[in-house]
Amino acid sequence: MSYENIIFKTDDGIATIIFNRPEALNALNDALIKEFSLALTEISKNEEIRVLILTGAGEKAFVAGADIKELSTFNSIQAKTFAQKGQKAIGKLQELAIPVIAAVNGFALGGGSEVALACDFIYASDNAVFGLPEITLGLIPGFGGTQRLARLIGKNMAKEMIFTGKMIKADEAFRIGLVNKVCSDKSLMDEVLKTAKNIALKGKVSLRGAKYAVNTGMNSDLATGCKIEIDAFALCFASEDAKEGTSAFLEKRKAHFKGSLNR
Ligand code: CO8
Repeated sequence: MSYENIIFKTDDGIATIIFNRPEALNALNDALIKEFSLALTEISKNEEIRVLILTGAGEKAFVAGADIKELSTFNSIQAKTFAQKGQKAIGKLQELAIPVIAAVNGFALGGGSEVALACDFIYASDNAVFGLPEITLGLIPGFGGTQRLARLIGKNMAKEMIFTGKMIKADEAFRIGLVNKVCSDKSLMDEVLKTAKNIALKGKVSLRGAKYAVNTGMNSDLATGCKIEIDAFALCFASEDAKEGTSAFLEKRKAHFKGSLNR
């Protein structure tokens, strides 16, 4: 499948999607969202892909939000369809079984922040800027931002960002727990790749179980979350990887995970 608004590549089990409309600071229009959604389906069907990285083309932006030119033409029904399509794609992103890292290399505004929030964690360049400025357009976040930002940084911090539409720099984003790591502009992709490669070496079944337990547990009460963890923990024992990991420790060697289930 060939894409025009994104670049989709895979290398050694690590997939990268680059949002590629640098002339519009990679703003999310209908065509880009469609391609993004198709690429996510491709990834979900490819057992070889172990980690996904998202980033933006050019030097200025990850994604500067939904395409305002396109938004300005919508009536309320079109806006609803657009928000539904966007949320479906972002939901697909969050539901991917593999870990997803956002490499935020500049502006991540509105829908751009919302895409990053649906990733498992965010590394940012020191020139990154985050914000949900929809309020300044007479709108509110429509791609899950009101929900995911509040869950990540807390309700009141999220409300201040959403009510004011203020933009915050990478160091502030790090301070409030929105971002895991801040790197120089030049080293961002190297740092993200280093972490992605480290994760890709781990057992596939245990990685999936860990992601599932954290994500599903976060939407449940603690007791339910712990029960979810028990099942995910037990499932690891159905994989060759659990045998390999424990044997490697006892034999004082490095584990080589293949990601297969016991037969
Ligand atoms: N949409 C379309 N084009 C954009 C966008 C955007 N979001 N952002 C930037 N661009 C374009 C500019 O129009 C400009 O194009 P041109 O050269 O043709 O005039 C080009 O990108 C470069 O941008 P600037 O000249 O503005 O660059 P600056 O460095 O001066 O400023 C900013 C950079 C601060 C990022 C500025 O461009 C900006 O404020 N952009 C808009 C940010 C924003 O408000 N984003 C939120 C959009 S709304 C949203 O995301 C809602 C999501 C939920 C939708 C739900 C469905 C209904």
